[in-house]
Amino acid sequence: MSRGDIPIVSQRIAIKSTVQWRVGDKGPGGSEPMPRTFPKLLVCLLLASSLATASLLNGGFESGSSSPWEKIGYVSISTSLSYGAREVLADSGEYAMRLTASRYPLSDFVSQMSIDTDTLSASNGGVAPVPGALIWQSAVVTAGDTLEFRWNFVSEDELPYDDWAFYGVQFESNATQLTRIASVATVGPLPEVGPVISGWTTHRVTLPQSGTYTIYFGVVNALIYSSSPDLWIDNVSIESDTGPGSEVPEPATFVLLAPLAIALILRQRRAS
Ligand SMILES: [Ca+2]
Repeated sequence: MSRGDIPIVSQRIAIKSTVQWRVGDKGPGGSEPMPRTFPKLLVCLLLASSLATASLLNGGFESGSSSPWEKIGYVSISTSLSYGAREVLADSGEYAMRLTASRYPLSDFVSQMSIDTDTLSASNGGVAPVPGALIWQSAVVTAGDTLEFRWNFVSEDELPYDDWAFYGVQFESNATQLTRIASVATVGPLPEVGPVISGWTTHRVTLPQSGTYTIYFGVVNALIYSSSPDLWIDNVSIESDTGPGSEVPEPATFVLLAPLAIALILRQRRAS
């Protein structure tokens, strides 16, 4: 969902109020009457929009910074990067997140996700990992919400050094469930010149429980720290069954609409 959706809704509210709230039609006390349902409708819409939105922020990295994603290892907000004669561009907008498998203590890497080394290894068929880079962010979701993201894996190595990228979903403080996104083996052998670039690909997964999930994206070397892979991530969102809910509405919308709703309620009470 784009950030523009919520302001469009608020514009519709404004237009509707203009039609229903007849200017010049004076009520008791000289105030202009308005339909009793309008302030309630506005409050309901405000509440509904705040409840329907999960709290995942900066999923497209268009703020130009990684915040509020947390990170370990080498990660950067990138517009593009040349790999020899080829180039990876951000998938949409100007920026994407690029994770490069760097050298990072394995114990810190796995403990962040509440897993052990064997679990990380099992996400790629038992290959020993050499961390790595990791980003994560927590979001409040409703059971059945869909996590969607775009990924692009850049493989610089050859087998048996099966470097890989993964995503993880952690419900509350449980162990993180890891899923491999891609590896040296899945994207195929290196060409004569340059790395293998998978290309941008969409991945979706349903989040089965209501509560707080922490979403992880990571990339690691296999066996040794050499010829590190890159994982690019863009357009991370969490959408609900009832419509897009991945982004918190523009703060300006609430700043403008909340006092208006309160003023309308007070005015209605004074008038009645
Ligand atoms: Ca982007």
